[in-house]
Amino acid sequence: MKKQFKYTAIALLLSTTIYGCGQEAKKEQTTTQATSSQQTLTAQDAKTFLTKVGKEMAQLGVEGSRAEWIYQNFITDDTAALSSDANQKSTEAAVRFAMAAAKFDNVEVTADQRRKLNFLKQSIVIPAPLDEKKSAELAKIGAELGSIYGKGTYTTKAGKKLSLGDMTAIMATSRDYDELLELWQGWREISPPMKKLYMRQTELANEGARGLGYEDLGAMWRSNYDMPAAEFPKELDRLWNQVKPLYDDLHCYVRSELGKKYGEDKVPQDKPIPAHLLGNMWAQSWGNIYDLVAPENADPGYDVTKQLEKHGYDEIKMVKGAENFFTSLGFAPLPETFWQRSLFKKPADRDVICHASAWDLDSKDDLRIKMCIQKTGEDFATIHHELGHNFYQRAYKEQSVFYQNSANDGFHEAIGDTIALSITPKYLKEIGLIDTIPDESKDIGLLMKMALEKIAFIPFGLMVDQWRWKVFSGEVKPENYNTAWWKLREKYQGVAAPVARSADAFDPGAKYHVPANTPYSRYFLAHILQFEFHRSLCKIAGNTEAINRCSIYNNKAAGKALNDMLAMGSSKTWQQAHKVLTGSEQMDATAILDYFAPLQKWLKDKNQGKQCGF
Ligand code: X8Z
Ligand code: ZN
Repeated sequence: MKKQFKYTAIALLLSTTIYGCGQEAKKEQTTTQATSSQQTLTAQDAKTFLTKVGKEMAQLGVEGSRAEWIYQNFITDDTAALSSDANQKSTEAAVRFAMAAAKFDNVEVTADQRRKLNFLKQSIVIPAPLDEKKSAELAKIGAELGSIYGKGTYTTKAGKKLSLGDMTAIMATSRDYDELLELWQGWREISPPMKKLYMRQTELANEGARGLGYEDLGAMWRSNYDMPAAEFPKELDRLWNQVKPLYDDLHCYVRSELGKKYGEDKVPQDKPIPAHLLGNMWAQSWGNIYDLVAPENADPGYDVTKQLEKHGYDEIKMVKGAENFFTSLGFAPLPETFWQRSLFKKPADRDVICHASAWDLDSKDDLRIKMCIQKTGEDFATIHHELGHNFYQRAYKEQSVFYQNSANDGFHEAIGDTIALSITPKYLKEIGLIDTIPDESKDIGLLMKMALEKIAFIPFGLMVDQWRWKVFSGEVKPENYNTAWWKLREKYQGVAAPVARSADAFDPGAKYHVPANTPYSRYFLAHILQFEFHRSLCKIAGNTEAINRCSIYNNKAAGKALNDMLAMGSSKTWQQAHKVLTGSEQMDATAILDYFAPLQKWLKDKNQGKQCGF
């Protein structure tokens, strides 16, 4: 039922979608009661119920998403209040739908009806308790957390006020240990005030989840993967264990190069890497320190950021470039309104939620992105990521409202990234961004850059929800929020806080998806899936080169195969959608391992004699 009006990272993803104004909400309540008072429900009742809810969901979506769009584009107390009201109403409607759907648990219904009923029961990201005061409080907390993050800035010791975007740019390029440390600490000053709100949000959402029959909110989140909820963490572990040896090799090499750069007193060779030295505010992807670890003799000799600048790419031209990739595959161009209504540049005069997101406001053609684009290779890839959401949204718009979603949430996150894997030298030459294609001897450099982006991300993609699941289940108590976070960062990523954290620190809150309450396992999955999809699409495109050199640009057969999967929406299990493109019903990390095989060999060689591990 997740008619995703946007796909990102906002707290009340689903609930805003099914925004319910008073009348509809009351009507629905009546229906629920009428339905539940019947002794024996039938498949016919399920049909009637689903038709009615489907219509309401479709109607309610637009208004709620408009309120959310306006709030995120103009953060003020008023827009926050409007967004929170809209979220409250839609969450209340979603909870009622979920409860009504549960009445059909023991009714014999068709497989299609069961799937739709299950979506109604499972897919609320942040369920409210059945109590108007509590649901209002929950909605208000969501808006408050979002505003704290969205408005966050840091004023340096030198008196310069910096936005997260400013800091992101400095973290990417500065190699000054102390400057990096100051920004790393400075950004984390925004989050201590979130902690109390987060505690209360957890309490309320857990109560909501329990009301719907789940142990806690984490259990509810884990129930969304077409497999028993208890199997899902095991599946993640299985995939992680496939990738971990490669991560360990990368970690070992990067730590040793950072040791050379900053000194082994600052980067001890037997400990986790200090988190501020990896080119990214959260040490979640490390592509920005490529220059520090670039392989001698195998550097490809170009840098996309510099090439974009050289060729006069502004924000719009970057988005047009990404759109052009999709149209080259046979997808229709984005509508005119996309260009009129999207936000591409950070406004100078107001607070906005800058974290990139893609929106579908009406499930017809009102697609948009909202992103404070920086003219870098990194953001060029993120634009492809966002457009992947938009093209997915459009591909499944003919599905029933219940199925207007990706096969699982990892699929939604994987599509644009899959396309971005085709940004190869050959492609860059074709679109005129570089003049010559580096020969194969430079592949290690290209693979290194990609591994810093993708392999480095994987344990981060895993640990965020490991932390949240423990918080939601109560295993981690508020007094241990921060220490548990860092324990997981060290365990999975081998990355550590560079300085002791104060007792009131709430470092998880400094990562967008925590205050926004967006599940994060989706990004872990996406990093596995995108390499599988890339491998399959390259095969369809008849690629004969090494997989890292394959670009599906202009290939209509690959485009059609991709579209066939996207158009299914969530009408079938993700296993079935996965099979349509890859031929298998199982996720599998061998595609990512194959892709990086030459680099892994190279890393093993370089790491000989080094003390690895953390
Ligand atoms: O949040 C995002 C996208 C929007 S869905 C920009 N990503 C994660 C993040 O930034 O933490 C993409 C990669 C991981
Ligand atoms: Zn995304």
